[in-house]
Amino acid sequence: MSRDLKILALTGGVGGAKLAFGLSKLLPPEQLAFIANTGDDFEHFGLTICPDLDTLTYTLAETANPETGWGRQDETWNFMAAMEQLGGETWFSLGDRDLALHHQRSQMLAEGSALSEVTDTVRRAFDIKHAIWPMSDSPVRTIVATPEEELAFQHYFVRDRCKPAVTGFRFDGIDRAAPIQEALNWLESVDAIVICPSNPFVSVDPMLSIPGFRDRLKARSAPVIAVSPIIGGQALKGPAAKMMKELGVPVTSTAVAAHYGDLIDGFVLDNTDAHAASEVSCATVVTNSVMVTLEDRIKLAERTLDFASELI
Ligand code: FO1
Repeated sequence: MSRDLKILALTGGVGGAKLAFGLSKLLPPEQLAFIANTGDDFEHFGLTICPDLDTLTYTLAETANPETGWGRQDETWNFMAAMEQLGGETWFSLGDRDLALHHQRSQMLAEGSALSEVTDTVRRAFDIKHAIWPMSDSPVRTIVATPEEELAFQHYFVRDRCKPAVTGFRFDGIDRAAPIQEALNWLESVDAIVICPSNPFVSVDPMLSIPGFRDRLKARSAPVIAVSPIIGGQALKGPAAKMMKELGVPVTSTAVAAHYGDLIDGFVLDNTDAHAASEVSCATVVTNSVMVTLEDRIKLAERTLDFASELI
């Protein structure tokens, strides 16, 4: 029974958080926990900002901005308006209430708390029952290589609106990074691992690049199932399709499956890509993976869990 499974889900970005939300509606906290990408994290206005942890937190707490998918709903922007008046940096939008979270996190980090402790405190404050772990307590920063220069991830993503062509990525600090021990303990008893429909290059690869982590996932007999973020040759949100084109990779869900290679045992494709299922070298399931409504998120989560139980 798919509702009896114990799951570890890896997520980053808005698309990943949507499936995470669906999973959280189906499985209790004893059976579901999350690891989130921290390669997108950066320091801004002296604060440590962790966009993927925050997007996951706000989404699970049903307090995310429904238009953007990031930040909080019913936000006010007095801080940004005041910044503009002062001639400060305004390329990264921090809402007033969102700002409180970054401030609190930064203060706790400065006082010596680990990022995983801060994340746990925050998710409790939002009354989220499922565990959320950052991929590591030590800082990892995704650097985007372009023909002209290397860019810090948020400079590429938000400030430059993903306009520069990408030639590659590196994850600064990855050699010193280790997974959170609690997450590794959880991994030891899971029935399946779900890779949410997040950007494979900048949301999932940082997590898989933590020394030893990919091997730990593979070493488990539990199936690893990835959900394609590419649908009909496009990414519903974000630059994944543009990146694939620039990297010379076909913009197909098949190429996403190939990117994960022998790590995955199952791959979830959208109905639009049904024809491509036979090109994927692991088990596949074809379903609607476009998550417009909350019900879509739950349905995709349900289908993913059913698929997982078929693979066990
Ligand atoms: N994304 C934007 O496109 N523009 C922003 O101004 C912006 C602000 C922001 C503030 C807090 C936060 O947690 C996320 C924010 N994001 C913003 C989203 C975020 O930078 C990206 O979606 C992720 O890093 C990609 O996964």
